[in-house]
Amino acid sequence: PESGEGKAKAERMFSLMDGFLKNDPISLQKDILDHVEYTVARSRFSFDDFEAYQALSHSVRDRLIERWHDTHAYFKRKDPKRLYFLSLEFLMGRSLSNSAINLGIRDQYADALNQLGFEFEVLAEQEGDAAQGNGGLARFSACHMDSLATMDFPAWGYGLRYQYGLFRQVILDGFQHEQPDYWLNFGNPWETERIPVSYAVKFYGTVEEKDFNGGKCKVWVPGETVEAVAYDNPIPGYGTRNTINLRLWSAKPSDLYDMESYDTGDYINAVINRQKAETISSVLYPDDRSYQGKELRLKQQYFFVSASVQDIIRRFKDSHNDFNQFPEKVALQLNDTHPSLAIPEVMRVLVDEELLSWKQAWDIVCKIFSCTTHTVVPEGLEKIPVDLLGSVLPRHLQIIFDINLSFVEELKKHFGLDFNRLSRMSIVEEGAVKSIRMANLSIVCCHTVNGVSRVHLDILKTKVFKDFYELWPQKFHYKTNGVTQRRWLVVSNPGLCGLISKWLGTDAWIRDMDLLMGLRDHAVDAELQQEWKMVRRINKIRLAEFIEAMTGMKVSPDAMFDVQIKRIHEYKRQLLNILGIIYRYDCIKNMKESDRRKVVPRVCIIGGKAAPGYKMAKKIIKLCHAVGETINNDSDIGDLLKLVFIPDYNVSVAELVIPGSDISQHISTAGHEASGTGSMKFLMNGCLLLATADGATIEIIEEIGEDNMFLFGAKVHEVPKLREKAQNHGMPLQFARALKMVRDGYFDYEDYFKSLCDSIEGGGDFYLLGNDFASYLEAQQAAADKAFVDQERWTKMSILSTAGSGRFSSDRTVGEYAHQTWGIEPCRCPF
Ligand code: B1H
Repeated sequence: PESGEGKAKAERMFSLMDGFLKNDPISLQKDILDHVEYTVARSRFSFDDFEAYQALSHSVRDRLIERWHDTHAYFKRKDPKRLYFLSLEFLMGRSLSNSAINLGIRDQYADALNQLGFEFEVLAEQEGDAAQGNGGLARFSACHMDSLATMDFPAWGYGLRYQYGLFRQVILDGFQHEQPDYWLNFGNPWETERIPVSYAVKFYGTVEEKDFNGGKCKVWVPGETVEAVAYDNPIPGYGTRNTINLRLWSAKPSDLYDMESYDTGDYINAVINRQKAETISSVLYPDDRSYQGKELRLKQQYFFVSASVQDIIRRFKDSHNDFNQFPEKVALQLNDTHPSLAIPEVMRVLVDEELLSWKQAWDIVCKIFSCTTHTVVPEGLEKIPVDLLGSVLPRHLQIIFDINLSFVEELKKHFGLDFNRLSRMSIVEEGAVKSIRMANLSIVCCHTVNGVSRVHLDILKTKVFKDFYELWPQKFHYKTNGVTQRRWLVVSNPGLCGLISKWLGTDAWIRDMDLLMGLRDHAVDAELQQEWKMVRRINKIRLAEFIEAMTGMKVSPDAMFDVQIKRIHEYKRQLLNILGIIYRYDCIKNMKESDRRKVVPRVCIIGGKAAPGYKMAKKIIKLCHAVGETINNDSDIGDLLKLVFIPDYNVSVAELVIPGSDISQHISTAGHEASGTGSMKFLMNGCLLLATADGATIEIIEEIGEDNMFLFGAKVHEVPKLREKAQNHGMPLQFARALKMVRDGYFDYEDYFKSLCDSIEGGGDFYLLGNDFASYLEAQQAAADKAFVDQERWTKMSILSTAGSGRFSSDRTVGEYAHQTWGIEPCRCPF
């Protein structure tokens, strides 16, 4: 406040505050102990590691809150254009180390804890993962939040607060079982419940037409109302005071309606029914890349979108009264089509509630929305049956039909009466099940549609959205994905970070990854090579210990660690990897003793979850275990080859595995991985890539050069022809031999693996495993094995990988979005 009573009160508060929280060792220790006593309610004379973790987190959280308040007060004062990032999934992982590092006080905490007899790292291990998402798409959201905060952008994230995150994978006898992830069991110190920030979200019911001001207006009379309550998660930037917000919505029964009951049973049932409202935010759908026309999923999408839109409009109206200014103050980013109901929702609020004309509202909508698409195949596009949408959101269906009506008129003007084209492009798909095509809705209403890599944009232009590209070429762009170096290097690989900063003479690369290029000058320096190898070896030993703890298997850090960790998918070709391992096993088995001595020992590490209903993916997991069982127990093989499956792959497992890997596999059939972001994390950590030219890998090749990685396989443009050929030609010999071992029951479970073999043999090799097998083996043996023997060359390649990884920072991606798509500027909180 500038003057008056408000100012006097603020001054008094400020003098009572005694400044911001202090970060000297004594203040930190006192703070932690206070939280043990008052927040965790344990005696400060007796508490265990988990309680210490809780107290520590609360102490860090206090500091986050201070900055969070300052940032938002500053945003409010400056009133810049804000970005709202809407995503149904955020895969945040753990928060403690990341927050402490971004706040710049990790080492102070570590010292303070030491004096209390605790180790920061040990306490950090107590935290569970926040797994509110499936894979790449959800990690994309998380990395973007970190970059948005670090780069001082005035941004908010919005999503859903699932009570059950992504299932935990348990392996029993080699088979995947799913366990619900009730992650809030032990409390979540990183979130703050905001009871006053809650909105009513409506479902079902009917739309009535009422007279209004001499005209007509639509009134939606809902059949069900659910309350959305905000949970705020502060996201601190690195090297800045800015701390932005990730607001996740949780569903609660609404208080809006009285109940009338006639007996106790009635009353009890009514209360239980109300309680069902909470199911909306109860569970994350575990299928990545396949949509299901399910009512609960639709309700989840609308629920979080409606609450977010209400929140955004309320914030706008707090300081503005003219909706014409809305596009100057608001940009809405849709992460894939999952939040695309935001489009008809904004239309509905503007027209039905704010009483703007349709044209006025439409002009606004066309200026504020942009989206990212992560899809590569038309079958992956989301569709909602019209009957379902009409029942759950009757008013939105009308709005979508109205949008489509004008769109089809525009199409006719542009292309004439080309009915095939009209039916392909229409937002409404006719057919056995009449449906709404969410991608078409998004493209029609968004000013910009972004792909996630350069080749992905090509695929969008020439295949998936070809018709739309012909109509609106200017709408289509790409921003190659990136990942945040704060989590994927600074948090997960402190050893390498120290080394990088030492050799660059600065740690400024943590905010400016292009500086890593400076390492190129030292790639053959013997001293750096020595230190680099040392750090990498320590990380390998740590990984070996983890493997032993998880699986009971001992592996030697002298072997090459060869890693493939990602969701299990046929197109990602874990099967190609396993068949390659079978082939290698067979070769070693048939070798003379003298030749065995020349074999480069390998530990093959595979990890990843299969969607619960994805049968083929589950068979691949079982095959991996069956093959591992045979190889690992074969005394002829010994340490020359091991196959390990790491169960329950998640963000914190990735943080441990990636820094300890020598080589990592990104071997999707060309044209199937929209981007791929795992490869970027490995690259930053100096791990060599064994990859196909797909997704972002194509751009990685340009940055680090073909010589510094192991490339193989068909190119994107060759795939269609090769597919035809695969149908008419037999399999290459080596491949047929490896596959036959599976088919003939060499690894047992003959019947169970039959369909896996059938999916490849007999002309059905859709993902071209047979075609790429020979060049895959060549890359593994002639290239990778050979390079590994020459450790000097290997280390140089490793240093050059890290040195060339700068472009794949999400800071670069977010900068491009801000500048080219959102039109937002940094707004840096002073202090
Ligand atoms: C990606 C998804 C996805 N693409 C539907 N599509 C989902 C689709 O729950 N669902 O319904 C969930 C996820 N995820 C991935 O996005 C791509 O496969 C990767 O290539 C890409 O790197 C990543 C981030 O852009």
